Amino acid sequence: MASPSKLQHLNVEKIRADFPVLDQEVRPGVPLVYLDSGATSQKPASVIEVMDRYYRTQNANIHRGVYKMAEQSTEDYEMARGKVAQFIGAAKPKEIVFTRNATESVNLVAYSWGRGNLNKGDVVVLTEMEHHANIVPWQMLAAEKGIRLEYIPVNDEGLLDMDALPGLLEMKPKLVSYTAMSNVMGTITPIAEITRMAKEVGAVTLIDGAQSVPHLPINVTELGVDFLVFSSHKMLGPTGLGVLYGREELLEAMPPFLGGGDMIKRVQLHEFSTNSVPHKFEAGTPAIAEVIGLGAAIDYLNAVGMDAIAAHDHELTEHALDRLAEVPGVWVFGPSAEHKSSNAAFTLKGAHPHDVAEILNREGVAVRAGHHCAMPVHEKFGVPATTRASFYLYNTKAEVDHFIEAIYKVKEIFG
Ligand code: C6P
Repeated sequence: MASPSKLQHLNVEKIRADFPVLDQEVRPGVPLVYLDSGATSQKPASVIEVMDRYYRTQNANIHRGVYKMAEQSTEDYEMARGKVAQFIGAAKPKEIVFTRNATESVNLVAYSWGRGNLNKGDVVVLTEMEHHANIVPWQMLAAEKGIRLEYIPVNDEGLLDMDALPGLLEMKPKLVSYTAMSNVMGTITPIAEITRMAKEVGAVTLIDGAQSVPHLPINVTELGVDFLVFSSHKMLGPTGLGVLYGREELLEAMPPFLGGGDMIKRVQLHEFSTNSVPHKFEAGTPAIAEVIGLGAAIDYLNAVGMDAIAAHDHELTEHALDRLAEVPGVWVFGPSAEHKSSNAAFTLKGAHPHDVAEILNREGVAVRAGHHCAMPVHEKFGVPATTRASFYLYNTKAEVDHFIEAIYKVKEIFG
């Protein structure tokens, strides 16, 4: 069990005071215990306020107007792009493309890079623990172009079977696309090793960082990864905004994804020329307030410190796993604590995962139940659904303990 002293990496009580939504009761006397940050994180007041201030004092479209508010909005939007670049260690702000979410970022790569570079028979390597967002776009491309999808297997422990990777790489895949952290099991995958091995055979690499970027520091330049996708809403930022990091050289060579305003340099009746990177991929009016909100979220994460957040989230996960192991009939999905963080999916003998979540809800505990948009990995373990608790910087050890007490109540009900 994690020692209480180690859990003092963060001043969680101070952090909690920054998140207005956490200070509520789901019914009189029953405080909210929010354990669903894997689905979406809560937002600190600084993010809410910056977006409120934007709409109250400055709302104007960007890259268009020459008046003061428009210039300020453009400056703030581009400044936030710089913050994102710095946060993930990108070499230049222009390597950051704003999309609607991580899902759209993968689709952008599949549609633009994939359509241009993949042909019949080409191999794309994924993993069996991917979220549907990193499976379905490639299946759609496979149907269109005849590419072959191969998967790094997940072993019985819930880890990637790295012994299978050399064999898959012998097929000379054009792309290796993999999650850095399972949204179900919390498994942390060896991204440095996979990226290095994939690059040795000349494959382009894409990391799905939707779950990892909020919890673990990353440096894309040091890793040498080609693409990284993630969502603002899981890292304290607003919904409706995703990020695609792409190495400049690749983005430059890729055709646009969507056509329209802002992504062009010149339009004539029968042809157009494209704007420079990253604007080439940001057609139409973007999510301006949301981008500025994400900038504030990154300021918040940086002020707390990503190393401290990573340590806190890991220790809370470890504590949850220790406590879950005490509960008879609970089966926790995936590897032991040393290989995972932030997400703990489980089943309880004799109770359907949705019923577990519903009874936990009565105790104030918000968790997610279902297949978590990762059906293949559930199928692999022969379960259609799990209940998932996920942890973030504002969660406490006491909340984890309350969650465990609530599971005992579920057990009482289901005998
Ligand atoms: N997982 C969960 O509860 P979007 O929805 O586009 O912001 O993120 C998609 C996505 C991609 N990859 C991984 C690893 C993810 O976990 C998610 C989103 C949420 O697990 C919603 S299904």
